[in-house]
Amino acid sequence: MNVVEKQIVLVGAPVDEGAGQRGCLMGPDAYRTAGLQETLQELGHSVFDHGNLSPAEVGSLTPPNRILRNYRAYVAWTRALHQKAAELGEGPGFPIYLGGDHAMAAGTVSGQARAAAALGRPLFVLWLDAHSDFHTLDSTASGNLHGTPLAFLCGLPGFDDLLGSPLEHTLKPQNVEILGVRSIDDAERNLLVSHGVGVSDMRRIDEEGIGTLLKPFLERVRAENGLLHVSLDVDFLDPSIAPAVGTTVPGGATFREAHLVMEMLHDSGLVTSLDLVELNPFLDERGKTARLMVELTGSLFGRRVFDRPTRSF
Ligand code: 5AB
Ligand code: MN
Ligand code: MN
Ligand code: MN
Repeated sequence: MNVVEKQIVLVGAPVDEGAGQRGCLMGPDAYRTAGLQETLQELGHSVFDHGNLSPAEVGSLTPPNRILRNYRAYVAWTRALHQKAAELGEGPGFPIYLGGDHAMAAGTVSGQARAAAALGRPLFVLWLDAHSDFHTLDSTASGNLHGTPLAFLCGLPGFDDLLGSPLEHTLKPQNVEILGVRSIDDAERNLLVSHGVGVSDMRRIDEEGIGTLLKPFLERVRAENGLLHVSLDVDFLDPSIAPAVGTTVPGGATFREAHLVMEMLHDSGLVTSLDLVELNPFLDERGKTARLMVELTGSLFGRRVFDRPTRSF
């Protein structure tokens, strides 16, 4: 398949408050340093770097649960990113949101969902993650808000401060596929089952192969004329190849599994927006993880090793 040139818009989202450890705020600059823009340009795309967003202050708010950490920052970032993503989602560009911890997806994905609704198309989400991020503000035991965005996006109750209530454009849980998961808290497991979220854990990937699991989801996106947002958490990857994340879990996607997902996504032509989340450059080894995330993004935008020549023998 030929590479179709895209107009890519980079949006830095130095969100640091949702994770248990500091450092994700350096993520956007680590991607820049690792050559994200150059990599995408070499593939024939045009790239505009929007710089980093900074959220407006929100007034006083009472957190609905005392253990929540940095609740006001979560609300502020969600509002700012929602606004930006709703704008970009209706435009011609392909937004890449450079995180930042995964709390940012509450804003980016809800904005993309609003834009999809305005275009009259359903939004599907591929959540590549060791975790399911499906806690409510009530069920979280850590209080770390990067564990909650997917529950918010699927319209679970209790998130009224973020964008009002009820959330206008929610994701259908059946239109979400969590791939690569290997750490789910009990409360999350119950919520995932009762809402019917698509979950493919590492056990299934081991048994069936990651490509076999991804294909039917992509076919469904195509059949329903959907837009596809991909949210790539660094901890989807095995910690041996991607150490720069605060929440490593052993037994993650291998180098080839991760590239294959990106290559298949590219060939599908279905992806319309992307989050790169949870990179904590403070924990990296000489830029290794940042570079891998850039290379994976390259695969999503059409890099291939060998262009399958027509056989002539
Ligand atoms: B990440 C945990 N479930 O709630 C929690 O990295 C981990 O965005 C959340 O996927 C991990 O704190 C959030 C134990
Ligand atoms: Mn996550
Ligand atoms: Mn994770
Ligand atoms: Mn994490």
